Amino acid sequence: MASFDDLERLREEGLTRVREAAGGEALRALEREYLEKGGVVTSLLAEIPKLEPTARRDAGIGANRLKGEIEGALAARREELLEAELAREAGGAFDATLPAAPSQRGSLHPITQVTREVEEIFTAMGYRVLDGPEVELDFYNFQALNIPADHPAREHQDTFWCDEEQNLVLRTQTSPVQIRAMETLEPPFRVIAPGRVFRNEACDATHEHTFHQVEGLVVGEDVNVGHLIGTLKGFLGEIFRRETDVRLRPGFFPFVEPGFEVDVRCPFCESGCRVCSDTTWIEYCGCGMVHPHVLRAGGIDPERWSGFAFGMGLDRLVMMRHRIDDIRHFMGGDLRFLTQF
Ligand code: FA5
Repeated sequence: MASFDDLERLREEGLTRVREAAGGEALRALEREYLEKGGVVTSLLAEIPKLEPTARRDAGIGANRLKGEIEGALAARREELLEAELAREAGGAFDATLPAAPSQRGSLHPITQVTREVEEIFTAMGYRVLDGPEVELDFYNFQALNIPADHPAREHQDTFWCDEEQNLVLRTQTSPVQIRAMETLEPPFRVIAPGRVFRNEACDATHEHTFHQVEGLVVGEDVNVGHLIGTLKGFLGEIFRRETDVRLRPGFFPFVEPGFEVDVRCPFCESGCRVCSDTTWIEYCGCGMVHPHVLRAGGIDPERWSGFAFGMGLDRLVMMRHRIDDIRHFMGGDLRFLTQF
């Protein structure tokens, strides 16, 4: 153990070691060795009360000076190392007048950007924007939409089950928000509900397991198919900012009658390609007049009220707008793709 006769040697040795310390970790180790509990200086200080009273004063002065000098040397060496580090980062001498390195700005995901545009277009037409849970009850995702258990329509939307006993699914469509809207709003009303949906299906250029839809629902007196077609055409004109080649064909969805599918002309080809499966059309939206069973399940009297509903794929909309030929880019997380938006 160090003694008070050794103070000068301890001082020389301690200060040299601190001055020569190569980095933060070495400095921390020296701090422990000299200044912390059980360390060289701390043990000396603890010895002072045990000394002869006449020796205590000089021993105290010596040990405290040593403590102060080691502390000062540690702080000075830390500063020196930090400055050397900054100079190294600046590629030599540190120049405080240089402008800061530019920070990288993020941007909104293209799906988020288009969702916001869609919301703007529909709110300008008097629609409210609703939200719904992504983990949904079988009742809202299927049963109330006129798709009872064992209905073959369930096979079209391969479902991720969360908990079969509690009848919880990852919603396969945004249509359950229709029922939630009917339960809470008094007709007449117009709503849209954008959001993420999930299907356990094979992925390809136009199919993802996690994608985005916007649901639309209008309930009022004397709402008819003409209103539905006019609304969709008006919306597509706004979003594509030009006249768009669109076709309507019969489509089956248990929650609408009659039901339709809306296709948009493939922007990638003239005569067929892998994106449109060689048809020149891209299936874009399901829609129709709300089935009376569904109005009833939502607590609305079908004798008095009628309505139309639509559910469109947002990812495919962004693909067509920006001529993106593979839907898997959206969830791929590749910054070279994302920074283009
Ligand atoms: C439905 O999901 C219905 N809920 C739509 C609907 C709503 C019909 C209201 C009637 C009334 P469908 O499975 O066809 O329908 O999907 C709707 C749209 O979502 C499709 O037209 C397509 O644009 C998009 N879509 C469907 N599956 C995928 C997928 N795996 N990946 C990306 N987009 C998809």
